[in-house]
Amino acid sequence: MDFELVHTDECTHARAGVITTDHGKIQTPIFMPVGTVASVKAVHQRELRDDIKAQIILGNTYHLYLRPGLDILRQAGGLHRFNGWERPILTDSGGFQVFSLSDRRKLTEEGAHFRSHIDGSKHLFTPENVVDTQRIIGADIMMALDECTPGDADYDYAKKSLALTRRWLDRGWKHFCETEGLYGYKQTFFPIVQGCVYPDLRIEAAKHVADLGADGNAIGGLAVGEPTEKMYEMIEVVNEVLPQDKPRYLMGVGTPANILEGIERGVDMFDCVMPTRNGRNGMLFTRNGIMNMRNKKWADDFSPLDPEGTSYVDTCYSKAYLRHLFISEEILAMQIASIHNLAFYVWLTQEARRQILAGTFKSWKDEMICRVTTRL
Ligand code: PRF
Repeated sequence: MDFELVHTDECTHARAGVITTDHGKIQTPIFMPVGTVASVKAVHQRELRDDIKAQIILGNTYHLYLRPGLDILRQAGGLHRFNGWERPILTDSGGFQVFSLSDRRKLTEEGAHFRSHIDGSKHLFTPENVVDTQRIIGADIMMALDECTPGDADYDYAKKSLALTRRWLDRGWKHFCETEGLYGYKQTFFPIVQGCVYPDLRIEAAKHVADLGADGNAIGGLAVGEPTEKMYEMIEVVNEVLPQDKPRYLMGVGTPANILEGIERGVDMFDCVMPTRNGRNGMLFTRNGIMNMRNKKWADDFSPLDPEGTSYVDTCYSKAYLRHLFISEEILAMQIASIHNLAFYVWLTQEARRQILAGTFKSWKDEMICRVTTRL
């Protein structure tokens, strides 16, 4: 994998770059739609590619390992062949999902022991076997096994947790360096900076991560219950230390405003379930603000969903029609909302890129923050 830093903004830390993988190029900053179980929920690959203009999607090791399982993925020739997505794929390592989904789990030096949320069966993720699993999935970018420290952890807990993440990282990195991909294209491995809301821990973690010299680096453990201002402060602290010439990925963040603030602080890659999950519940994110499509106020509003929107659903369907679909619990409601929201998120990051290149990012961003946080 290669990263070309095309331009850094003069007023902020925002950057425009290009990541090159064996499955194609990614123009950064970029938003990556989440396809947890090998599908971006309610969205076809053709809509993802042609309408949403997704350049890379996410998969989750935890889910794919449990279902369909490694035998099927290996037989398919990897996830790209299995789900028909020919562009880059990034997979999360599973640690975070073990914590959010599994009923019973325990961390030891060895790894993360857990029971499946599907059938209760027992499993162990180690820093090494999640590399092997991500090799079988065939992710272009794989993630290290980490412990996502809760946002309200005390200093002692955060310090111990970070020490474990660090030992796991060294094991995972070593194993990655000693193994090869199965399908003839290159795979890469991103380490993850943890350290909760404590600047000294974050700096120590970022130094350790930077020293590995990976192709790209991730910031984890944010948007997990800490105050938003702390999240922004931690991004600043970490990005001071992470190398300039490698992409930086802020994991699982966030609202449109969080993404703009992240870009301003030098983040290049984002993912979040919000556009799809909140979309399925009737929430639409637009450049003019947030709409709850179940609201009565849209019942007789026949104007397009988003007149300036970039996807065909934005001008094809009216607010009144989408409200009707949500109230009637029609499947199409979830499809339309997911396509709209993902297209908006991808547009937001690509428009940020254009503004960075034009030298107008800061003023554009300040105006966008006001717009995207408005409740319509
Ligand atoms: N670690 C991993 N995946 C993640 C996170 C993390 O800290 C987060 C936190 N926002 C989301 N996804 N491995």
